[in-house]
Amino acid sequence: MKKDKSEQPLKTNPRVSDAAGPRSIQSVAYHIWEETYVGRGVKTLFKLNQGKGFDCPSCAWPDPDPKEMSSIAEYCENGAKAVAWETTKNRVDTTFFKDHSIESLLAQNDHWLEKQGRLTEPLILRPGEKNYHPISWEESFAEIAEHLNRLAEPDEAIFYTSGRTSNEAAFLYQLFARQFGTNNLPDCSNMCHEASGKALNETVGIGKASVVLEDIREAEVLMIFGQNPGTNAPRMLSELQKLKQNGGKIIAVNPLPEAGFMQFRHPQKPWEWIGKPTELQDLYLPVSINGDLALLKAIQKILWEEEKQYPGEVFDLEFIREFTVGYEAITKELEGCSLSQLTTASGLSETVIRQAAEMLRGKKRIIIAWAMGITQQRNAESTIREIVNLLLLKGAIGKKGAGTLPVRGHSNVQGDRTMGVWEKMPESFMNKLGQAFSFTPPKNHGVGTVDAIQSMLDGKGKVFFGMGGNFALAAPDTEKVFEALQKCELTVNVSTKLNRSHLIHGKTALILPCLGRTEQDISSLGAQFVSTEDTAGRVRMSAGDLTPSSSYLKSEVAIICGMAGAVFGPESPTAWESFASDYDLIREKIEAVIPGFDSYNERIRKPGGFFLPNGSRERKFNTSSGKAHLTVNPLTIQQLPHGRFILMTVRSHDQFNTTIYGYDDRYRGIRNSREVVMINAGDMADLDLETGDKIKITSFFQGEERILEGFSAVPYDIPKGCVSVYFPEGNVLVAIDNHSPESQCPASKYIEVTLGKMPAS
Ligand SMILES: Nc1nc2c(c(=O)[nH]1)N[C@H]1C(S)=C(S)[C@@H](COP(=O)(O)OP(=O)(O)OC[C@H]3O[C@@H](n4cnc5c(=O)[nH]c(N)nc54)[C@H](O)[C@@H]3O)O[C@H]1N2
Ligand SMILES: Nc1nc2c(c(=O)[nH]1)N[C@H]1C(S)=C(S)[C@@H](COP(=O)(O)OP(=O)(O)OC[C@H]3O[C@@H](n4cnc5c(=O)[nH]c(N)nc54)[C@H](O)[C@@H]3O)O[C@H]1N2
Ligand SMILES: [Mo]
Repeated sequence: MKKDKSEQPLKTNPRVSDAAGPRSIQSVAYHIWEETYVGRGVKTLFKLNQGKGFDCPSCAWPDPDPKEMSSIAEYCENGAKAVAWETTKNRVDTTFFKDHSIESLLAQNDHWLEKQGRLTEPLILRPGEKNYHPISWEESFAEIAEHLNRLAEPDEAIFYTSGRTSNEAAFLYQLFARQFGTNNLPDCSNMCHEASGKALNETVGIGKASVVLEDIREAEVLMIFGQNPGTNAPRMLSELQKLKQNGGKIIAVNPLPEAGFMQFRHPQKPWEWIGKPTELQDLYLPVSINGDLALLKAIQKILWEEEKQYPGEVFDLEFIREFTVGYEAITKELEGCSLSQLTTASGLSETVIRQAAEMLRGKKRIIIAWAMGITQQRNAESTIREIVNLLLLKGAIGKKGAGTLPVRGHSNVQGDRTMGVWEKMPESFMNKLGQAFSFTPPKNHGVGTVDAIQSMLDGKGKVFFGMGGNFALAAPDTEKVFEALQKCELTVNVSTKLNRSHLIHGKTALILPCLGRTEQDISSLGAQFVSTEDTAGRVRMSAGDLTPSSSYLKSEVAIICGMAGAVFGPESPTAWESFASDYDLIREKIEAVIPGFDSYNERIRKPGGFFLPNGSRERKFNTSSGKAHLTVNPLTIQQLPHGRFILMTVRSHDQFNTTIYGYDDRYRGIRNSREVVMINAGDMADLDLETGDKIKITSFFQGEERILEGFSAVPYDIPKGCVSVYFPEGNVLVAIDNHSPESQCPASKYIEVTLGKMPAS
């Protein structure tokens, strides 16, 4: 990856800034001014997450009920930045590619690449060529068809999806892949909440949150594990504020004291901008990286000791009896656990763990939220099952103000899964899909992200198709991913902006530019809209309002249909062309295949859309036993060799995944650089490091070493033995096989490293 190019010197300021508040407005104003024609940018913000507007392209945080929305009620700083970034006035046109060869573009950093603006026309790079050049849509589709139809078997093609794709496009995309004959449908979920889906399905019968937005304010206690909502789901903070106003308590579990929990000022309530900010967290548990499983077990152990003394006063025995299996086994496990061993493994003191247990002891309405700090771990599924255990023991699921809250990332990542973008969809789905389209879907499971990389490395995967995203940088083990993509015969990316996945290409490469969420989507039959599903399982319509950035852009739906037409030819029994002109027809098919979409076309047009069925919300646990499962998840203690640290990769406040908006991480007081390593001040002293010293990071996995050099040391309030760098830069250190055991979620928050001071240059 290309070096950070901020011209300003690194600045660090340990004072944590307020989350949201007036400075977030200032930041948005800057981005709108920088990127857009101001009128266009501001007009668009008014349509964000509104009944008749478009779904925010940033995170998947649920929108409130339409009744609760104000004019720009669903504004947040980072959503607004994402909108400004998409509605930019900058364009990447034909002259741009004449002037810039692949080689010269490779020398640019990732911020610069996207900053060039929206892609405007289809582009191709043929074998041996140095520059991309324009190609017509028809020729692009013909090129793809020629490559795909030439493959010895369908499994030589890989169809990746990023989570911005709409329900309608995702449904057609997976249909296309399966009609072509493969289940190779890796997606960004594989690197994100895959472990949550796995653990929740097994224990409560559905891999999605059991709570809806309105539950949050009703909770007595909300625990939040491994998530930085101030940056990554900013609208969550105002819900947490409501919870606090109702007397609820918040326990934050995180190696970093994230600003959002400490000092919050509502961006739309100027009267809060002066005076004291709201402190959201009531208890902060600075857990060691991956100490969460031990912490969860320790809390349960303490509660179990109390339960034995006062039977039925701590645990919800009635709920346990009626709705769960596994109580005996779990109490036996808790009986045998050593509290001191658990405490040590968590990295916390027994005192604070007891405080947390005390806050939960007499409470019945408990919500546990979690995100990447929990899922991107080697034992992610076990930790998530422990979250479920705690909730089940307290009977805190399937009622108001209680339940599971895995906070989804990408705006429609959850919807894409519901639509069948998954390499191992269940037989029930496959049968219905086959029936609805009169074909036999492939039986074998396909590859997820990790296996997709391996398949390309092995020379089996020959065509890589990316429906959005930036696979080259988002996937683990950067060097291997680059090698994998470069081995392909063809790489295709459907994108809005230029990114590294266009430059790390197969022998032939195509860039297909598409409409963004904010833009009007007009087919031969008139204006079309799409729909998305948020974290709480609500499905809503999304209709852009802006004139497209270029008249050559096609919607993702139209691109899939065009490609299908070329690949399958006129004999295809599926009416691809009519899908492209009338999205209602796609929704009719979705309704026929996927449960919960009855009267889709009618209900999607109602303000606020509709909720998908969710058994765990109603205490209907669709598991193998028909009950919720309490499970035993032993603690495995990892002994680190002397001198090793555990490194996590996190997002800064100025990025959306691989999209780098800028070089500041305002909430963490780090400015002008992303090439930093956050280190505990005590560890810095032990290593004889000063702020700004350049460091060589070496990661270790199964006898292999990976290296990242030249990052600056920054003293930070992080537990000893733990260090942090930013994603995606840190991906060079993540070994491809370093992932969770049951769902292959890359352990991008658990990397064993050493830190070496580099000689001053
Ligand atoms: N503005 C913005 N919004 C986004 C995104 C973005 O990049 N920018 N990305 C979107 C996507 S796809 C996703 S998945 C979400 C991601 O949202 P988050 O999960 O909040 O993202 P990360 O920055 O990866 O933060 C992980 C948090 O976990 C903590 N953590 C790391 N290791 C551990 C651990 O072992 N235990 C505990 N308890 N905590 C730990 C880190 O300190 C950090 O606070 O955000 C979505 N929203
Ligand atoms: N080390 C490490 N690695 C990680 C993570 C981590 O925390 N640490 N997080 C992981 C997670 S949670 C995720 S979700 C993945 C994210 O992985 P991806 O989803 O693959 O990556 P993004 O950076 O979101 O993709 C950005 C690109 O999407 C394109 N794009 C933007 N909008 C649209 C649109 O509307 N349509 C289309 N077709 N394209 C569009 C633009 O061209 C842009 O360059 O990364 C994962 N990788
Ligand atoms: Mo994600």
